[in-house]
Amino acid sequence: MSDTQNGMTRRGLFKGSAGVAALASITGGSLGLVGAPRAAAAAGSVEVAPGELDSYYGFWSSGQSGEVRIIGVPSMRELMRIPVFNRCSATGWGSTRESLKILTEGLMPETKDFLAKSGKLTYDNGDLHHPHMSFTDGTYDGRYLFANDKANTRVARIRCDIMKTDKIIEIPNTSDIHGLRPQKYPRTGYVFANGEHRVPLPNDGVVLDDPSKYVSIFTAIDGNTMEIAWQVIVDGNLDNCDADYDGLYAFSTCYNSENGVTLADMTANEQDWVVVFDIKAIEAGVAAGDYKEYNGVKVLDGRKAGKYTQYIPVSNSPHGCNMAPDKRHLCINGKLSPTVTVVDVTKLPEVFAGAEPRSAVVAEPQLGLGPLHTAFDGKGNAFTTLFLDSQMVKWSLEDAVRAFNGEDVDPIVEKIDVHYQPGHNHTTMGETLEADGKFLISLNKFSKDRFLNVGPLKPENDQVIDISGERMALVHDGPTFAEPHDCILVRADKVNPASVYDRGDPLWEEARIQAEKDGVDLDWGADVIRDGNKVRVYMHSVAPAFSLEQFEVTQGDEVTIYVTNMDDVDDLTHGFTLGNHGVAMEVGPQATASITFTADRPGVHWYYCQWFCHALHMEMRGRMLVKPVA
Ligand code: RUQ
Ligand code: CUA
Repeated sequence: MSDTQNGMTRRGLFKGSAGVAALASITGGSLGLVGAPRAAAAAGSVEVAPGELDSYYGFWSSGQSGEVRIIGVPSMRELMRIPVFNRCSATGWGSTRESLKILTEGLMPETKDFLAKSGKLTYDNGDLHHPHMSFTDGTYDGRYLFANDKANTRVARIRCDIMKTDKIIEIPNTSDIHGLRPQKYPRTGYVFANGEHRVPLPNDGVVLDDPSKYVSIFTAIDGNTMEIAWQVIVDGNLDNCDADYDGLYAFSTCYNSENGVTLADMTANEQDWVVVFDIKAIEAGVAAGDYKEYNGVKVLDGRKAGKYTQYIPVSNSPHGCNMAPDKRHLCINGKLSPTVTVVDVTKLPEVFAGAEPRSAVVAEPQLGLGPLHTAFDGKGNAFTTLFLDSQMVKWSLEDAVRAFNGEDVDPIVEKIDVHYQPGHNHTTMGETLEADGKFLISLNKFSKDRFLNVGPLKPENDQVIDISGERMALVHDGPTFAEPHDCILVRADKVNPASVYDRGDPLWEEARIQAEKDGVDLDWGADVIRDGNKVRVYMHSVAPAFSLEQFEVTQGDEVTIYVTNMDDVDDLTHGFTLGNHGVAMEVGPQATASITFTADRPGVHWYYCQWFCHALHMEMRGRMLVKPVA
């Protein structure tokens, strides 16, 4: 269905008194199946009064913005941004020593060499698609978030106790990490990551324009050490992935079974597949030495169906891969086909024992045009985004299985319009055994006319749908900046971040070691240590003052500033900004942050606290005096 009909927009239709009747005619369905007119009646359910807290943490990806955002659900208030693959002007992410360590230590040596040729220490951009929390026993455990960088083939980990990124690794042998999911049982454990684009192995220039020699690689990362456990070569392009609730299998959708490089090649076949990975068999293969090592990683060959992998044919170009919390049904979203293919994971042992792969398919309902992702309410219902139809469809898993067995039932419960072109969707706790069926988010790729016009680049539109009742009710529009691909909705009691750092936190381990060597008290220091042309300046902050009101260096000195915030109070963050040096950083309560630069501008330069902290915040400042070389 198009968003405009006869030159009229949907907004125009709603404004007119005949709006409801006209809408029924353009949706072509019965009016009872159109959700929008009910929205007003249910609108109270997302209202969170001033001072009241949301009931869910939403962790939002931001695509090419490269960060993770924390959104309160259902109010959709943006609560925080966590810099990950991007740079952040407020926190100094990408310029402090602590963040640069995280942004550089996981890069491969050849990547560092390559970046150094452009004068860079690390990448400036990232494309963060899929944030997921660590699991214990099939539900979120509040320890970590993991996220992929499709642009530069990396995976990051965020510590949920402080909501900061603490590890970023580059994944060798593969290209453009896309799908990412943690192991759900017994514990994360593995973080599974799909290499989307096929490249030669090794990709060293020996093989160039010979796509028959390209491969796609599935990676298992140990989420506790952030080291790569193993990789498996597969056939086709890996897209999205998920894991079961028994710790036995992981799954990836594959498009391009043709192994093509042009659009026409890639969509030529009628069918593609979902790859099933047998985790225990792969671990046994690693133990038995059935691998080749590339870039220090153990790589198994799973290109032919066998003990490591099975290939279940599904229609051409599947996309989302979503395991239902009934522990049984895996939903493969058709994208180019109007269907979702439902695999019963309890039948997979038979497939690995030689049964026909399609024998594990137990349903394949026709839902509408462009099914991309499916979410669950824990009550037997599935919710699938229809990209082309701009709709959300609610359907019954059980009825879909019955219909597949020839019974005369329609699995579709209801469809509502969303605005517009939804990609991912997510339900509250929906990818865990504690799925509670309260809210559903539709991450719409286009907002078009839903908000005030802000120019040619429009925000995306994240809509909230109340799914607690019999019928879906669209209750909120939430504009967001580029580009929320995915989100997870975590019950608030699962996450318990600290309000003040622990002075023993490993984040500033290097500063602690350096201070010890320099004989300086990192906590209460007010010292300038000269070490040739290296100068280390230690100061602490207690509102509204830095412990050093001035320090002097010589032009050309390499200066490192260590600031420790000794305020021990909730919400008392200081900052350190040095004028005309591109130097700025956040210093949280009881944290240390540091930054290095060359003092090459003779003269007086003020530094100031850029985080509003006190009535005398403006006075919280000092001077760096740079003596010219004669
Ligand atoms: S993918 S719109 Cu990057 Cu998650 Cu499906
Ligand atoms: Cu310290 Cu503002």
